Amino acid sequence: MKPIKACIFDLDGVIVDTAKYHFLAWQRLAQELGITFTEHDNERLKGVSRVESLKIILEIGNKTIAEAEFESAMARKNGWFLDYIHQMTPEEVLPGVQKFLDELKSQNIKIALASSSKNAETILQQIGMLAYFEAIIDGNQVIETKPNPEIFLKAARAIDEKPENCIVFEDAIAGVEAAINGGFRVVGIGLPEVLGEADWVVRGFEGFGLANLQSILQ
Ligand code: B16
Ligand code: MG
Repeated sequence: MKPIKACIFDLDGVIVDTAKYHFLAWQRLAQELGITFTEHDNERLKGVSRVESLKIILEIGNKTIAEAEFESAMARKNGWFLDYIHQMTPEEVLPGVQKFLDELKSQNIKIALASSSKNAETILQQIGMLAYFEAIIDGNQVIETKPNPEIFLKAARAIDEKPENCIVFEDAIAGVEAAINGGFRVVGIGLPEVLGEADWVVRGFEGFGLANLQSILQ
């Protein structure tokens, strides 16, 4: 069995559920644009960048807008999203996450973040989790969006580990694909029927520890 030297975490849907705030902010923008945008549609935005998200919403509404309007629409959505983020508290960290990260730290397993969000540091700060991560690669540091593996490869490089020695934790289909494309082993967080491509899928971190990870790796 290859060693586990590092764990790389996605943020939204893995550490914390910011998808609900993204949804409320995108829905408000969609309403302004006269587009019906449902929670079901929101699934397509998980793990993809802000630019890609707006492109998907415009595609759903069968609409095109000028470049300047595109930029201002993204800025408005982000302003509303940040209003929600600034209300977040450490209680919103998903169950079992902190315990699992503490266990990794106690075993000297490196911890990194690979999130498509340009607001990742603000969110980690808000929920009191910033200090756990040895490296943070976010949407400000990549050109390509998931499923391109760039973000995970950069995270592995930042902590000086080979992809094969890292485990990625991801909740989005695009993110699972990105990890596989980069040569990582990947644990899907969510439902097996959605994340079937992952090497293993678990519901979340409640009751999940290093022993579980080692046993599924065998
Ligand atoms: P922002 P993750 C992603 O975070 C979200 O899942 C995705 O829905 C969002 O569009 C993206 O961040 C960009 O976020 O607008 O804050 O830059 O899952 O990669 O942690
Ligand atoms: Mg995610």
